Amino acid sequence: MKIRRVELREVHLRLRERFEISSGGWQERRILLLRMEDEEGEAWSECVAAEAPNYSYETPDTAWHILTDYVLPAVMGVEFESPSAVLDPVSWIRGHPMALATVEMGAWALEAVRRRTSLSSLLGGGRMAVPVGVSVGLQGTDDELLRQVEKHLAAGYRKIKVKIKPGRDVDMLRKVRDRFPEAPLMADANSSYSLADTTRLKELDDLHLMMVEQPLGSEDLREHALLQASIETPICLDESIRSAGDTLLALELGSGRIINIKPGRVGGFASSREIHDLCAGRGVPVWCGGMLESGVGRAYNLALASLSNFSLPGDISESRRYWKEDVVEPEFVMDQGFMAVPQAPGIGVEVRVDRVEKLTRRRWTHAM
Ligand code: OSB
Ligand code: MG
Repeated sequence: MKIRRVELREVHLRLRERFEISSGGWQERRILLLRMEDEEGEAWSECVAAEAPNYSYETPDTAWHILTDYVLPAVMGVEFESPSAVLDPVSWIRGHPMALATVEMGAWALEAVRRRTSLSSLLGGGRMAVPVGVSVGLQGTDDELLRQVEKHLAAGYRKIKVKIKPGRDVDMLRKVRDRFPEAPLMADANSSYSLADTTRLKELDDLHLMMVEQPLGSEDLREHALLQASIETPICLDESIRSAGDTLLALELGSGRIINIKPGRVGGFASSREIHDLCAGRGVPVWCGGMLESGVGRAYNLALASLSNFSLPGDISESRRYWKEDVVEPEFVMDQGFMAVPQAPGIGVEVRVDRVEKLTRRRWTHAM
């Protein structure tokens, strides 16, 4: 396989509703879309970096820089055997997993196109549909949160994740639990607590949450282990997990009992599969996280979530939960809490190039 032409674009897409986490919020998304061509076909992929360096240090601008100045010029025209080898020429780059994953995941899609198979099958995923959940941002009032949760439960979502931060946690969640006693609820703190909050976090145990996601800092594996030893609610790690090595360390330390895999955060599909397999071997469930992706990134997440140990519903919501109009056809929809995994070759959905063209703010192309 050899990449002959690439086109990187920045597109702006407005979220239908502002999305707020403990460290900041989103309304206008700046999304990088990459189109790569090899001898046999083309594939689109998405960079999941957030607009501000609040989730990780990467942003669309750092990714643009890393991709156009280093990664894309180095990988073009180089013959490679398998998708995971596409990044070999830039194995010297430190960090920047989301920028790198854009190319690595696109190479998996090119390989799927070449073999006329779905991304899901190429990855070894067996499931045709997967259960999905929804992530609810911090709301202005508890009543608004209750309305949101009610709406998403009625729509059939199999997991409702509620963002929390100090001051908007136990009391708020207790209202949700009292109103919806049986709902599959979890909380995500995005690293906004410290070990000094252990007493507060222990109060979550009464609420029967599926898990609490990333309560402490991304570097705090030791502290997460101490916290997990003090609370019953399973801890799920998100920001802390950048690789299979991190996962092994976290599981050995007892820092958590569930792993959120976002392929962008861990540098791509090869790393995602390693983490999946490692967890499967230890009986640790994983699920696929989200980064408010457009339909392009969503197709990749769904393909990954079709692997067997993605046993909990992912943060993979319907297109219309995010956008008035998505950039792919057909849009992603849910049926009784399940989303169909695209079975057509490659990413399995069509990119609406006319619409992408209208949303494009800058473009960089390179051909051999
Ligand atoms: O922590 O999972 C997170 C969105 C942006 C940054 C971090 C997170 C999220 C979400 C959204 O929770 C999940 C989705 O894409 O629906
Ligand atoms: Mg999270």
